[in-house]
Parts: sequence; structure tokens; C-alpha cells
Amino acid sequence: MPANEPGAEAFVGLGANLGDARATLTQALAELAALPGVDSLQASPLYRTQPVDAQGPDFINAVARLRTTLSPLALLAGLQAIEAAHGRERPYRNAPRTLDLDLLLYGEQVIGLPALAVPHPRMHLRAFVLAPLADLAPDLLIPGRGRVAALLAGLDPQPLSRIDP
Ligand code: PH2
Ligand code: MG
Ligand code: MG
Repeated sequence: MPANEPGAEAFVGLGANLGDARATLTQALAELAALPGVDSLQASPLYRTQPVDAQGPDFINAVARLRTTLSPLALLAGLQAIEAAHGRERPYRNAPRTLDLDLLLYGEQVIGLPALAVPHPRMHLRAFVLAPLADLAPDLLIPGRGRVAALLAGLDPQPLSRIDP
């Protein structure tokens, strides 16, 4: 962490494939920026992506970079509160969802708690995470995995298209 900036840099993955997913992501980005203890949020473009290991309509995905003075678990609680406010239900694993907010990275920390695994255990395999993340931070090192742009280049093609801007 740079010595002159308070808090940690964190990255959050956003996804939705129920309802008006595009509007939901735009709103969720604003809600994320407004969480107490979250500063200077930067959003990637939005992407339309095919479901990976999941059913249902195409997803809208994006990634946000933020600075936060919240602990990882406090930030996770904030993400879950925003998901709940958007009517998130969990009928089964990888079910279609109104909003999914995943804490992808928190500084260079490696966290293995029952409630929270950071880096997100599958982020390095998923173009719907790595493509928007590469727009923000292509040279970022994912602890234990490698650099974002190199990981993305090494993936088998996964259909996705940038929709905004
Ligand atoms: N999230 C999943 C499973 N599959 N596929 C796409 N395209 N986008 C997602 O956000 C996504 C997924 C589990 O969280
Ligand atoms: Mg997810
Ligand atoms: Mg999730």
C-alpha cells in the first residue's frame, strides 16, 4: 500500500443476469462508492458475457477498483448488504442472480476463511473477470496466479463483448 494513502486497494467483481442487469450494475457501482469507508471508486466498462458453469440469460459483468479503510470482512458485509437490497436469492449454486458482488482482491492479502477466500479462487480462470480487470490494471499481480493480462491471454476464448463505453 502506498504510504501516503490511507486504507487498502480492493477489487470487486460485479455480475447480474436477471432483471435489468445493466441498470442494476450501474446502480450497484454507485452504492459501492457510497459505502462508508469506501473511497475513490473506479469502474471498468460493462461487458455482456455468456454464462460460465451456470444457466440462464447472458450476464452483464464489470469490475470496480476502490480504496477502502474497511477490513476485508467488513467490506464483504457491505457487498452482501447491497446484494440483499437488490433481492439476491440463492436457491442453488450458480443460480441466475439479480446481483453478485465478489471481493476479488484486497491489497496483496491471501485470505482463507470459511466466509471469504481472497484472491477469489476462480477469478484467474474467468474472462468475464479478467477482461474488465485488465481494463483497470493489466499489470496487477494476482497473488499465487500471475499478472492479469498474461492470465487473460492464456485463457481459451470465452464469448464476451464490451458494451459500455
Ligand atoms: N458468475 C458465476 C458463474 N458464472 N458467468 C458469467 N458469464 N458471469 C458471471 O458473473 C458468472 C458466471 C458465479 O458467480
Ligand atoms: Mg460470483
Ligand atoms: Mg458471489
